[in-house]
Amino acid sequence: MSDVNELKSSLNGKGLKVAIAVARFNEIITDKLLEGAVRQLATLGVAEKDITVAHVPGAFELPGLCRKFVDSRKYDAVMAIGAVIRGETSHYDVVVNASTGGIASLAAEGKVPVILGVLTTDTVDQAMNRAGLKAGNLGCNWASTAVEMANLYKTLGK
Ligand code: INI
Repeated sequence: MSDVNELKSSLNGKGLKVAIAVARFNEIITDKLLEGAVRQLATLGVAEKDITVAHVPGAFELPGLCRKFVDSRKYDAVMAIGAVIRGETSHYDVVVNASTGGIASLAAEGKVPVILGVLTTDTVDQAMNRAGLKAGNLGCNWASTAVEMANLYKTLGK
């Protein structure tokens, strides 16, 4: 094992540019997730001027905007933040599948790390808990993932 060529990443966000697409639907939750993400990016050293945020109406619109961010080649990582809650909609499955499937396809292209920050829960309470009310704020975890993946991709060159 000692001779393997391991690519090392880091959680140092200095100099990284991060774009965040965030859904307005269920904004009581997505606002908190966004707050957590921005706070964590700053903690890891990403400069505020290097964080770009754009809102879209709902989670369904996230993959399209993320694609624009990726294609612009301006960012080292792209994050998609949304909250789809089963109790609130009958077309939950349609929105979840379109949103997460679109984000996953984009991420798998491997051009830029694309982080899946879409909460899918049965109730508003569950979503609130994951946005920092009880447990931690998942926005922070997603921000750390964005920085780790951006630095890992950098080790392979652009
Ligand atoms: N969008 C969400 O982000 N979360 C939801 O829970 C949700 N529900 O409940 O329907 C939702 N719907 C809107 C959807 O994302 C699109 O904005 C809409 O269909 C227009 O394309």
